[in-house]
Amino acid sequence: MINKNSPIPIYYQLEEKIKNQIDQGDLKPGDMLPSEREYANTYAISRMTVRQAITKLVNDGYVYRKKGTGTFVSEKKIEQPLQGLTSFTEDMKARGMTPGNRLVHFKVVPATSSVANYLKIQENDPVYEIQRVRLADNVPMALETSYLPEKLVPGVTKEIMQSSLYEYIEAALGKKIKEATQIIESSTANQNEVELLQVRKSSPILLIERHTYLEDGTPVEFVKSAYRADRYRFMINMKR
Ligand code: 16G
Repeated sequence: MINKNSPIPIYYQLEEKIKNQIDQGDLKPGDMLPSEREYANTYAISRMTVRQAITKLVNDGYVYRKKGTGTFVSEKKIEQPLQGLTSFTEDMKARGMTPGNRLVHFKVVPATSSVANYLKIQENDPVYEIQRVRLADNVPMALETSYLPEKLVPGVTKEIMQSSLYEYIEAALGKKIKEATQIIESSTANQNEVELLQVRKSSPILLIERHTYLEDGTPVEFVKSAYRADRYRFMINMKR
């Protein structure tokens, strides 16, 4: 029930209630949400409050609006653990999903000063600049832009980038990937991401920057990824 005497805002209580119904499976992907009027009547709250709750759920990617039709429950988000350094291909396979790639851009370019700085190479040293849309069961999940030093990772081809980069580095080149630092921040989809990820304008995005190192500490990749926040959430277990 909605508690009007609680210090917790009413819109937030409703938002949590709907989120809970989605989590419990009472509302399933594709289901249409009751109308604003119905929610307002059921809980004796204003339509404006209902709209506020639903807008928040839209912005967080749990539901989406279809013009002139209604509001619908989104597909369940993939819950990605943050422990363990894995590749997209490994993550998808572990879930029983089929990984796929759409190569958008593949070039060897001179490193800019910032890329050189991240990869600890000289400015203008050749680096691969690779952009891929990562797909899970044919659905675009993320747009990934990677930079790798050509000297350290020789022989990368478009064909290799259609499958697993980590597998190439480890199995074909025999180099061991050891660790990575990852930064996650929120954003909204820009025009390029709207087109390549097939999302609506201003959809929520999680920007992830990964710096990855080989066993001897050499930086092997610098990656910027835009993950669909309507399809992804990240999970970590913490011990104390
Ligand atoms: C993940 C990594 C990316 C890495 C890729 C390799 C994140 C945010 N990024 O997508 O840095 O390049 O895996 O995947 O997790 P692959 O071996 O399937 O090509």
